[in-house]
Amino acid sequence: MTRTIEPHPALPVHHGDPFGHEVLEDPAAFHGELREAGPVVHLARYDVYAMARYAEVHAALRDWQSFESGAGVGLSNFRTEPPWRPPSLLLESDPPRHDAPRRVLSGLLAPRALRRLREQWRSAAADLVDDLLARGPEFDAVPALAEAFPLRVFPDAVGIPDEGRENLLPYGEFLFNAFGPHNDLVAAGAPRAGDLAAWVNAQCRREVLAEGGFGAQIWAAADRGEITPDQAPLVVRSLLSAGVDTTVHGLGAVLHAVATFPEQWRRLREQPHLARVAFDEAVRWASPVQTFFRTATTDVRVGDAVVPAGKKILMFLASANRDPGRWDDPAAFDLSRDPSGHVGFGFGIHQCVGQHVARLEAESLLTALAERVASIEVAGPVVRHHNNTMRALGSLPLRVRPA
Ligand code: HEM
Ligand code: OVM
Repeated sequence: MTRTIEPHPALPVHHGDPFGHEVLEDPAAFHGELREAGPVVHLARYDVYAMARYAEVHAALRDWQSFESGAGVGLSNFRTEPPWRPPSLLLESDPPRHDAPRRVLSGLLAPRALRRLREQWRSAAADLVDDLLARGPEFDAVPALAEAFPLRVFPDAVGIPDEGRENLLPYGEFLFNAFGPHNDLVAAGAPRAGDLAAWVNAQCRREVLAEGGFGAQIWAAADRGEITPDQAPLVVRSLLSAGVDTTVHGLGAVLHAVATFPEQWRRLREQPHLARVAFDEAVRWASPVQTFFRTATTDVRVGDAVVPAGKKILMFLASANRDPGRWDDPAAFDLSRDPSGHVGFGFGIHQCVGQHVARLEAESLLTALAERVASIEVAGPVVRHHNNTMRALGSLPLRVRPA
């Protein structure tokens, strides 16, 4: 009897495309296949590795020594291909370079530092919801709430001027597409990318940033020597890069969730202190940031397989957040579960430094809605918006019954 010897018996292979439109429309089946295949899987189409189970994703995100970010957290390897923009000092760097910028942002965006924004953001949310309800019970929640609220509060908090703010969402949209392969989504955004990046970079200069905002505080940290003056604009750029689209899609996710699970909306109205749990559960349920890559610094053993040094590994945050080995009934949006431990904000040294900002936005908006809206239902077709990294809605038609 003859037998073929598999070169890597411990390494399952998948031939699918995580960035194809079919998967972007509804990734659940693809994620299930990857989790079933094994603890690490080779994605033949891109010659990269993939982790989709909670245990491995969680462990790899903690192990920054074996899985680096400095070669980029997209498909492109910065050691062999020039990055499309200067690398982020936060997202795309490793210790020790990562430490000082991280410390500065952690301080600025810590819960106690955000307390001064709370009243302001609550009343901005109340105004937005009042104006919206005055216009009638039906609206598209994507532009009317998910986009409108972050755009009303966040750029002011950073301290950028009004002019050109319409560039923020398209910049983020391109940036998050650019973590994926050079597919049609990247090609469609490429013509504008240079102008968008030039505008964003111009907003990071000291002269344009309003006193008291996060931007000015980053420059003040440079004055104190906590970061160098040439690092300051790149740290401001991280806020403008990561701070807008993510919250738009996070708010879109929680609105979609409460409209799809009406008993959870009733519960939130009875117990408004559940607003933050609702948001974190929605981040687990939808994973607005679906994936990020790492790069193996040495040959790394995962289970019985080896990820070779220099290879990219795609971390499926979204799949880990719905791994039935970790979560009971993972597809249910359920305010009685404890969503903490989800990896929707990442984990370890790169775990989202803006998560308290995102939670404060969500708490403000959900509280304003809970006080004013008795019921929320989906009133038309929910349309997905495809992005290589983000799970996004193009349209979320809602009908509400005022309280
Ligand atoms: C990092 C998701 C909101 C700024 C991350 C990471 C994830 C994430 C998954 C980890 C990346 C990695 O491990 O490679 C989200 C989600 C958000 C959100 C789902 C909203 C629902 C924000 C906001 C800001 C922000 C509002 C800014 C105010 C950052 C920055 C990093 C980061 C600067 C890099 C941190 C580092 O590498 O040390 N975010 N984010 N994010 N996030 Fe967020
Ligand atoms: C950054 C950055 C950009 C995009 C995403 C992100 C989710 C960070 O420039 O630091 O975190």
